[in-house]
Amino acid sequence: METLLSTGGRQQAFAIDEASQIAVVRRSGSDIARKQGLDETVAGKVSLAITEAATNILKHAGHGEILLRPLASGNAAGVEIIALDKGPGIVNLGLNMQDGVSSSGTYGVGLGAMRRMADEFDIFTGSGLGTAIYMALWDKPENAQAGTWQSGAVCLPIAGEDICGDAWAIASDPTTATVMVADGLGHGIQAAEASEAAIAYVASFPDAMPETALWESHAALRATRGAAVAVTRIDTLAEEMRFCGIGNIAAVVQSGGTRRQLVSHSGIVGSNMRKLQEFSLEWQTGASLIMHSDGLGTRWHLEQYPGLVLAHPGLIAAVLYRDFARGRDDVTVLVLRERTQH
Ligand SMILES: [Mn+2]
Repeated sequence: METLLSTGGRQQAFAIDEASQIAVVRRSGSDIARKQGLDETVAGKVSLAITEAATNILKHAGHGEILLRPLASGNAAGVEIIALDKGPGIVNLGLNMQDGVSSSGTYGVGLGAMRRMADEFDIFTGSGLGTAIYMALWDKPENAQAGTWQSGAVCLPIAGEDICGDAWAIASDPTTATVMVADGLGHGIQAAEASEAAIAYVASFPDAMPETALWESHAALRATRGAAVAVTRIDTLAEEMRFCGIGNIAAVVQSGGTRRQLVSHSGIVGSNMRKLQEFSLEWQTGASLIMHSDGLGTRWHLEQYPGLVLAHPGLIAAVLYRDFARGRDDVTVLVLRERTQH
């Protein structure tokens, strides 16, 4: 069965504090669209969507952040745009989503336009909750949104670094998904070498069980600084997930109102790994797997965000990043679940 791999999906982050920054992020979006080979129509929408999102942040929140990354899914290519602010939030989202409804203090025409232009659009907002918007624009939207799995990830370097020392990968076929998150020791290029060596193993052996992946990564990372690594493998036919982790990578399975935390043992893959333990858990359709590096705090609870658990996984990852990134480390938040049929 064909295995789909997504990896290396790191964002660029753009602070939005003043009008001059809108052009900067729009140009970066255009660059990504061009490199992704998107036609002028899609590239034009990317520019417009970024402009609308950034303008809304300035107008309604004063400041915020836009995250951009190239997307690939099978033979489809796209651009992801995430807009985040901690402003007052939108109280009447339904009214604000209507085209042409624009008055001072509302989000007005911008939201309707963004929803229309984006192939994938989701928003999380509410009074006092700020606003988070997820958009994906694709060259082949129907191909991009097929398949069993839906995922999202935020992966960003510590402020001041261009290179992120965290990395992630998802290898999937219609009934299984293998997910790795790796956090190379320290920051910068050598941290990235370690985490990418771990990711390379999943890319080469997508069917490996978590404990095997950890052992093999341990060998592969000996020449590097080492990394914290965790691997989850979900098998929908067996209704089972297996997990194995070393170091500070958190993994949580959220299913309905239940939240289960998976346990990693201490150590450093590549240098100091004493004990490996693979855990097995029931996997339920409808559950979400959330894995993150220690650049994200652990005190988050999705219950604090009404409805967010049902949102696009990329939006869940983005809201957690916005509210719980420690800000003094590289950060990765990855969310995976089975795609719900609309
Ligand atoms: Mn870290």
